[in-house]
Amino acid sequence: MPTTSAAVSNLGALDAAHHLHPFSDMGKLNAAGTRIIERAEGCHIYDNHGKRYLDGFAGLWCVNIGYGRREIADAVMRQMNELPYYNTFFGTTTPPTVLLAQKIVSHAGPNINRVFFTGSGSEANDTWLRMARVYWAAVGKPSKKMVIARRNGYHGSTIAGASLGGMKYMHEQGDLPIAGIVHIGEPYWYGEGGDLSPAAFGLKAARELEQMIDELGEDNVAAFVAEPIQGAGGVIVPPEAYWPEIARICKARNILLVMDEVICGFGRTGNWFGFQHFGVEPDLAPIAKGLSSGYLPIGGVMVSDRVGDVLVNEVGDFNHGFTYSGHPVCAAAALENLRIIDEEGLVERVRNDIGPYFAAGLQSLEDHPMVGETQSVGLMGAVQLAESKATRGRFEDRERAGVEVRNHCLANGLVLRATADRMLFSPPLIITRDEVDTMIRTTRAALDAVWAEAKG
Ligand code: PXG
Repeated sequence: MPTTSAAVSNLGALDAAHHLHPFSDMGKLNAAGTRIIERAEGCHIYDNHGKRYLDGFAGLWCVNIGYGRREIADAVMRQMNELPYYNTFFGTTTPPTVLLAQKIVSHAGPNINRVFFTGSGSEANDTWLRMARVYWAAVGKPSKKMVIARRNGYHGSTIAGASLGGMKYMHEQGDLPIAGIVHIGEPYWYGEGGDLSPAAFGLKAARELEQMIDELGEDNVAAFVAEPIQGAGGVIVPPEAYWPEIARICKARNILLVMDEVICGFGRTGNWFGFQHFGVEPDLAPIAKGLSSGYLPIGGVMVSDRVGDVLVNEVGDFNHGFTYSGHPVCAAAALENLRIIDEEGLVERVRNDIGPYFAAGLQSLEDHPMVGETQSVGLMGAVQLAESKATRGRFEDRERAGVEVRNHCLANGLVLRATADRMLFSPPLIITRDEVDTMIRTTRAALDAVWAEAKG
């Protein structure tokens, strides 16, 4: 039975009247009208006019197994009928919650054996921040409270998440960041590397962490947090030297390393987790998105034994948790999602087959006059727009360049995201070679059109 725009003809007007969208200028959006997405299958979404789009962005970096998987719907239905809700407070748990925790850590390496569940990635970031401070207090270093994060990092929209994140336009609203959170630069060679080689710049960017620790005093710093590959900030793949140097500094200076796996986790990079791609190990790792492929909201924090053993053996009550921590239906959806990723070998597929194919497609765009560089790991990629590629010259209006390319893609049935002058790709892990070809071809056509307009 149709329940959406087929049945309700004025959904657009109702949306404008009653629905406040995230990260939107509602005045402008109401005037322009929203796109209403009604259904989806595989790697495609369909709007209420029946127009089909290839979803190069997996919803919002999350629909790793693609749309329309009956197995998830069936697992959710079974769990709904069996036990739609129970909490994990007051000494109780539910079967899918336990099994999910075990399944997650089975992919995380020998030193990560526990998970704390949340409803989202933002809550996961709030959670590790409290956990890190509790950890340091428990080991007799209560002054270690501050967190060093990165400019243009993204860690969510709650007060802690937005503070940990390094988005200036978020900090400008609501007096952020909160006290105790400071930011260092991002390893963005194309934009900020100047005359340095990528390798030298990678080391320099990592060593900003050391300088900041010196400035704040090692005894005041609890943790450093970053995404393995910065997502919303532009799919910034750091130079190779970056992460090993960051890990070295955290170890030498005794601060917790927190790697935000909300986007990179669950196969996106061709490994189960982004930290495995870079060969480093976090002490804490927030997760969400691909954990359930977005079918239902669920997140969590993966906890290493270093922190977990202290939490379990020394802290006593950790006074933190959410009504929906470990929600049984969300956990059932996530469990089925991880079973699919496992049994269909999607992580290996990204690493050995479709990831390299996608990388070659992106690289084929590098001959375009408007492309400054491409970067990708697995099925996470970026095309850097350039005004003059020989000098890594940027468009004067960077936002506009990206928006125009994005709009051309949309008009031609491809969803991509633009972060200023970088076009971001994050398709479902099941994307076919044909669909990758379509994505690259449509992007090239958009670049041609926008370049022709700009150089007219
Ligand atoms: N960490 C990272 C690395 C994320 O990408 C969050 C935490 C927060 O998760 P929740 O579930 O609270 O949204 C995210 C979310 C974008 C965009 O425009 C990215 C996210 C969310 C919304 C928009 O790229 N990432």
